Amino acid sequence: MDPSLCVILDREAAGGRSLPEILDAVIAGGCRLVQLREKAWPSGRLLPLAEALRDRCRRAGVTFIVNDRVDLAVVLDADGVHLGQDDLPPRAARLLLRPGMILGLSTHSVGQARAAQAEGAGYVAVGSMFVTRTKPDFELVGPDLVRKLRPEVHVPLIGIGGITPENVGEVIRAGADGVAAISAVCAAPDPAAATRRFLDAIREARGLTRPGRPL
Ligand code: TZP
Ligand code: MG
Repeated sequence: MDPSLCVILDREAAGGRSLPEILDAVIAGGCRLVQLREKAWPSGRLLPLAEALRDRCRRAGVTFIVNDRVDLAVVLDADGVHLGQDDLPPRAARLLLRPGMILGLSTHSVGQARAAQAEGAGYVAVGSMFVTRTKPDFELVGPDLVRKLRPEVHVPLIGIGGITPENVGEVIRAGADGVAAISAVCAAPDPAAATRRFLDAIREARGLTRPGRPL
């Protein structure tokens, strides 16, 4: 799993545009990790959309994660599920997930991130990095929390919340292995171009943090 950029497909953020079309664009832009986040639709309505997204990810070899819904992740044979602090706890989710499925966890403090790692998270998401309008009850922790966690988190650390191609460098330079973005891609006029801009900025920020070549 390449954690550099997780594009989170969210129907609300997409403002009526088709998620399969946005997905095709972000894959064309180079994204290798996708999450489906749907907070309103009931299962029966969501399933056909989720299947279409899963099929596109499979064809492209892109990792496909389902937010919140352990049941759907299993039914879809998704690559994994992403859970927050108020969702099924990891030990409960593991009873339902197939062996090998990725369990990603959202955290907002050092304690939560430590617990997530101890509970076998495949990656730890940390947020919110910046102010975001996508999640009204966000907790602003900033890139400083990534900096604090970096020495002790040995699975991929992914920054989330208010991240754009303009500020992503700050999160990567703080030590994140990657970032997750909703509105900066799903609401962008050109999601493929937004994805490319993210990946270019991530590469550039990594280049700047790489130690100089020894003499
Ligand atoms: N968790 C912390 S902030 C956030 C989530 C799901 C919202 C991120 O959305 P955006 O549009 O990338 O700020
Ligand atoms: Mg959740």
